Amino acid sequence: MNTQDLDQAARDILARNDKGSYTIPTEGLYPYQWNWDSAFAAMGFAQFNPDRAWTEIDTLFSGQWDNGMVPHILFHRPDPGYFPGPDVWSGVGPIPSSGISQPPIAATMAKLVFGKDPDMGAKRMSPLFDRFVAWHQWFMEWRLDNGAVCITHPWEAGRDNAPDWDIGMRAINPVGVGDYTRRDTAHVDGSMRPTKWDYDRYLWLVQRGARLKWDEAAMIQDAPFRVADPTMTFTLLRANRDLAALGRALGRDVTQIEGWITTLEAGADTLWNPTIESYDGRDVPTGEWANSISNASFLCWYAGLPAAAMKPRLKSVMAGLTYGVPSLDPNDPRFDAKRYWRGPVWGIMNMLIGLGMDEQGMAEGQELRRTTADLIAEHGFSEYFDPTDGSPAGGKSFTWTAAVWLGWASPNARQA
Ligand code: 2M8
Repeated sequence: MNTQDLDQAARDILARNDKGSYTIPTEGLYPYQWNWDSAFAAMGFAQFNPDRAWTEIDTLFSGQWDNGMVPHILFHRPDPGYFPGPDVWSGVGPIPSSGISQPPIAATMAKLVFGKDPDMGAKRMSPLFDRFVAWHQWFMEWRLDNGAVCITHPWEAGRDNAPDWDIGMRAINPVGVGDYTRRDTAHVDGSMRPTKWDYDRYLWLVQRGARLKWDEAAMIQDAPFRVADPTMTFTLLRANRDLAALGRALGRDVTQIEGWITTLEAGADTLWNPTIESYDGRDVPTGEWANSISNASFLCWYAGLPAAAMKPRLKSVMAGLTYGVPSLDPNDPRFDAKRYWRGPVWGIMNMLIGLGMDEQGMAEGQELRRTTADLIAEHGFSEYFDPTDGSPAGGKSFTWTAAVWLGWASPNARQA
């Protein structure tokens, strides 16, 4: 396919996954609205239809809880094809939802959408601004450890089965979780998905949250799982920079957001693991490092940190690979080329890493953009890819891969 055909194929995927006012990640495997998937979808739509892009963000915020949290899944319409559904989660927001959030990239994507049509952007962003602030404030209030942002469930980081959570997950004894039927392995080969050991613990954490009615003050008591996470810390740091910029464009006071940026910059320092010379996940209850060089470690540049010490890490992780950036260092014994967030390459992470590299003046940013374009052009719009040979893995016709193509990887992509 030539570039024009690929652009059209990407637009067709967005159209196919478009449910009117929100977009599903892919038919079958993920039939609902996911938080960060939706933010990428908005960025993709903005390349040809900024109005539809703003609608995507409006719909995401229609699920915002009274405490400011924006859920990681909004269950707009029942669908038996996904587990765990709304009955298991028992979310307490205005529409059926999960009870945790996801990496806050929406402000960053909103800023890109805004740039496509600043007049429309001012009109559409204005009523959303305070909602964004409330969401970011919720992270600052409930998720910090020494300024770094923690997750309370592996699904919150979006990197579901990353080795970053292994210590915290081992500490959970999932008694009483009961019988359940997974649906994901009916859609995708089990070798590309998390294990039953993981799922037992995922569900045990969901059941605990539901029992406590998702009351953050109650949940933080004796919290069984809490990991200070590079994904969350770097994306929120970046999102606050972009939200402050949007606030300034709208004539809002952004002093509070500037304070959060200072806090999170200090928090990012606490994720530096001197032994592996990389940003890393830190288990809060034990203080132990995950010792994991992941693709989230390389979001430091996207967060606006110069992080020169990460450049040699990039070299060592990419050595011998055709396609990067892998979700785990291939030299790590836990590396698994096809298993989800323990090895494969993800287009969305490459886009965020690449934008950060460009902003830090690193030539590797354009190189990553080109190799990601080759990967998609040669292997399709898959959910993720094997970094050793590029073979596609997970769901097909994936919204965020199509969006990343349109907004970043395609030779025709131009961000304002
Ligand atoms: C994956 O996670 C969901 C749970 O949230 C799942 O496996 O059921 C992750 O890759 C996550 O980052 C993503 O947002 C979601 C939908 O694409 O799928």
